[in-house]
Order: sequence, then C-alpha cells, then structure tokens
Amino acid sequence: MLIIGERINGMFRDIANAINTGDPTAVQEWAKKQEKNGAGWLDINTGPASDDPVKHMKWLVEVTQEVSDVPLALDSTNYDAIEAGLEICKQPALINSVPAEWPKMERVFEMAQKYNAGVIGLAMNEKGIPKDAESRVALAMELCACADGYGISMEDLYIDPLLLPVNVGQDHGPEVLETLRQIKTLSDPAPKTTIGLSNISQGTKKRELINRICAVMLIAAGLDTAVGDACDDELMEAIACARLIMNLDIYCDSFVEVYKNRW
Ligand code: THG
Repeated sequence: MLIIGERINGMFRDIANAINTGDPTAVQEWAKKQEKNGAGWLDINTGPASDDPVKHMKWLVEVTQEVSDVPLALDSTNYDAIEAGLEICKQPALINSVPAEWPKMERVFEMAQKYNAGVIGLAMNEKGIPKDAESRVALAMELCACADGYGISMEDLYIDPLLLPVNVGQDHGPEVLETLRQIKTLSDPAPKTTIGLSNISQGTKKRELINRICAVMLIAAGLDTAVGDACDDELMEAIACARLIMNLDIYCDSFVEVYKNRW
C-alpha cells in the first residue's frame, strides 16, 4: 500500500522553523527518510501558521525535489498555493484536497486535468462532515460524478471519508469503516480511497498503537492509501500483514523486507 508520508507539514515545529528561517535541512532530511522507508508520495503542507502559503508551498516543493524523486501530494485549502506547486512538480502530483462543493470542485478538477494530477476528494461540504455513512457516500458520489465530467478517471480520484480524533468523534469510527466498504460498490471501476490516519490519535495516549490498529481495520474495510507516518516501522509492517491477509500482496517468508520499499 502506498503511504503518503505526512511529515513535511508546518504543523510540526521543525518544518515551521525551516519555513521561517529558509533553512531546508529538516525538510530534506524528512524527504529522504520517508522515501527510504517506502513512502509512495510525500505530503507537502505549509501548516496553519504560514502567512504566505503560495511562496512557502513553492519553496517546500523546490527543496523537496532537490533530494527526492517521490511524487508529491500538495496539501492545502489554498488553491493558488496548490497551483503554484503543480507548476513546478517534476512528476504527476496528487491534489490534497477538495470537498464536495462548487465552485471548488470546478477549480480543482480543471487543475487536475491541466497538470495530469490525481485528486483527493473529501466527504464533506459547506455543511461540514456528516456523521452517517450514507451521507458520506452521497458526497463521494457527487465527487465521482463531477470528476467524471472533467475526464478524471476513477484511478486518479481518491475519496477520503475523513477520520476524526477518537477522543472527539468516537461515534464516527464505525461510519468511516462502513463508508469505505460502500465506496467500492459506487462504480466500476470504483474510485480509490485514502485517509488522514494520524488524525485518529490526536490528543490521545498510545498514539502509535491506535494508528497501527486503525490502519489494519481500515484496510480490512477496503482502504487503498493513507496519509501517515511512513517512518513508523511497526505501522508499515502492520500494513504489510493486513494486506497479506486481505490477499492484496503475495506472501513469502521475508515479505516485510521484500515489500518494504515497494508498496
Ligand atoms: N485527510 C487528508 N489530508 C490530510 C488530513 C486528512 N492532511 C493533513 C492531516 N489530515 C494528515 N496529516 C497529519 C499530520 C500530523 C498529524 C496528524 C495528521 C499530527 N500532528 C501532531 C499533533 O497534532 O499532535 C503535531 C504535533 C507534533 O508532534 O509536533 O498528529 O485527514 N486528505
């Protein structure tokens, strides 16, 4: 499974410092470390404190691409920042993300077409994140229909049912699992799925344990990819095990070593 490495995010103090000082060391170290541990994309997010997301997104993309060839997931609610990043990406990128709202979908799907990018579509709209699976699936369907209208294939659309911290929205957990199951029945071919895995454990104890167990349960419900901590070896191993049991990857004695850099 391809993990979208979450670590280049201004939410983390070392990345916020790098952005403020213009010293790329921390960004480039995390880029190399996540690539080495098998990340399939690197999430790039300027963080909540950035006063110039367009400039900072460009800088993060530039310095990351100096040391890594892993494709990037441009993570912002500022679409000018996403477009500035797309203009300089050396490889097809992922746009992270768009809610099921006009005119945001129009802007994002047009950009995706122009830059040959994939899109993460969020199961939310102007009214917020619905609780029940049926409403999340209805929003997923709107995203699929709109993407299709812009010629974006289901291969390039990743639906994110939106995972809330377990200490905030505990009753959302089973709904997210049910949403993942139903998304695979929406169309043939079905869109792909992704999720912000570390959201589940924000503000809790035993964060890594909660993230690992959650990843396994989400994979059993059909999750294809996740924004997560690629540098947590036990998470990566738990994912490999879950994929074996789901018959998604082929078993061999040293499967963890063999597949570590191939998800
Ligand atoms: N869906 C999609 N993209 C996303 C999210 C999502 N991108 C951002 C986020 N959610 C996923 N990435 C993170 C990155 C970090 C953390 C959680 C999710 C995290 N950070 C520490 C915290 O808040 O406790 C930061 C503090 C620190 O350790 O320094 O947990 O849902 N499509």
